[in-house]
Amino acid sequence: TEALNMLAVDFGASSGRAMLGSFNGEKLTIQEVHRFANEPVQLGGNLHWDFLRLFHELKTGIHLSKLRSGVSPASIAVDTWGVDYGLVDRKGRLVGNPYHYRDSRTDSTMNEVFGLISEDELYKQTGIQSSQINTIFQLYTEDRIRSFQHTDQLKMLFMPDLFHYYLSGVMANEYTIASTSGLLNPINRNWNIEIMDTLNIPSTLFSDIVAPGTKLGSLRKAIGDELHVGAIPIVAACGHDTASALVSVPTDVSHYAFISSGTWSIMGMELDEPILSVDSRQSLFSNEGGAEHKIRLLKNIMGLWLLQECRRAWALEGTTLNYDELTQMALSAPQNGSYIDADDVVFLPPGGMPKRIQEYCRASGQIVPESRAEIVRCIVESLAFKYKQTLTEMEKLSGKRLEHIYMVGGGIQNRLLCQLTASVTGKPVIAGPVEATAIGNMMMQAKAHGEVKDLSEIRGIVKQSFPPEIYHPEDTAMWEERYERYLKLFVHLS
Ligand code: ADP
Ligand code: LRH
Repeated sequence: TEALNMLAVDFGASSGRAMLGSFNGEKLTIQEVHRFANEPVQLGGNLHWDFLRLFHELKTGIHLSKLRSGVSPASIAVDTWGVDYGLVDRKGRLVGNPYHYRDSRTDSTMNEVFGLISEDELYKQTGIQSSQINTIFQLYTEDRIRSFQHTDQLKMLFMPDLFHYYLSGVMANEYTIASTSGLLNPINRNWNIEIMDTLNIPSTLFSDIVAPGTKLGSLRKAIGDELHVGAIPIVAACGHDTASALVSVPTDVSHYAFISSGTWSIMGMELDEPILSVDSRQSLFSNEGGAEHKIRLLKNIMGLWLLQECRRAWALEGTTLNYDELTQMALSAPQNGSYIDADDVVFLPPGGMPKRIQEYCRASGQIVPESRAEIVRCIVESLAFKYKQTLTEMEKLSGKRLEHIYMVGGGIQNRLLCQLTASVTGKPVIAGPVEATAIGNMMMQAKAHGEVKDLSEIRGIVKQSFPPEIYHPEDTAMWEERYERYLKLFVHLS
């Protein structure tokens, strides 16, 4: 039989990419057809998506996929990071450029919202940890809605929905991306109208929720003509990149820890039902939605953003280093045992990262990492400690022992981080695939085509197609000791 060709377009923070997959019924092979920058633009004091440019890159990806393989793909699906959205008016026009979640307009929003509903109640009602980046807080401050006379003429589309809308003309909110908003009821997995009413967010903004793996429609004729392709089906796969990545975790056990390692490190576990307890809120876990109605109990850890931002800062100073060089530097750096709490919100906005890390070490009474190599070392070790802490919390919350840590995403190319994760946690790390998000996106398309049946079949195919690499713990006693010291470092800061 003929192979099924699918185009997955993944808008990540460190880059966007169009990946072409070919599935022959047993194995998936992938090739990158287009990679492009996805840099937010500071404009008039706010940070925005460069939506028009990115739509252009998406079209370029479609065009190149046909050039590369000689045929139009059998379908296309887009995924992006969570929480961001665009607004579209009654005539389908984009209302302003979408904001980027690292914009500062939500800096004090959470406290305003907690005046209307307590943090505890909000967690019980939504299952999502309060973080200023969440859609719910972005919408609460949304000036574009307030300036519209008839808000029922506006629709909000999460970024993957927005790309799908301009590709197909069909408006829908896909479930996994909607689950990052803080506006769903985690029990019935539908819009939480009560919360919207409490916060004066018009419920008419939202569309029906579609399940991951739904065919939405087909490519608009005008775009097909422009790119010399036909009416390619547009599929809502898992619109949320992390949900997509999780689809392709090559596991056959039901209780395991995962780390989706990209710009963020998203660490969590899969459950059938949400955990909405105070303990879960206090340890900052969210209950997001996954394929096949799974709940993703997870936490956003600041992740390799810290390293990305240092790299950018050093490039601005005139030294451009690639990630291999950065990892190499960290390997040979003196281990002065200085750590940061990688989750502190001071690290959220872009700019001046090396200084902020040094300042953090100074303020917590530690040796200040002076060289670039020491800073990189500090980041990587601090992340590994954060993973260990998160793992311990998850085991406690769920009452399950998690014997394996699956790491996926671009961040697994940082071999030092994978090894340290194994050593610090004392658990084997199973790493791969690197392009987990694009692969999960493709396999959900394959599911929409009826070519695969379920998640466990998909994961078997991924394991066959992209054999993972295993890291075993080393020097565990030494790391145990350092971890104990790390735990005591920031107690007085919080
Ligand atoms: P996202 O989609 O969130 O932008 P990716 O999955 O593309 O993230 O992962 C990006 C991260 O992967 C970068 O921040 C970088 O730290 C890491 N990375 C990429 N290439 C390499 C490499 N060659 N060696 C080590 N780390 C790498
Ligand atoms: C990872 C991610 C994460 C979201 C964040 C905004 O890319 O999607 O799951 O919370 O970006």
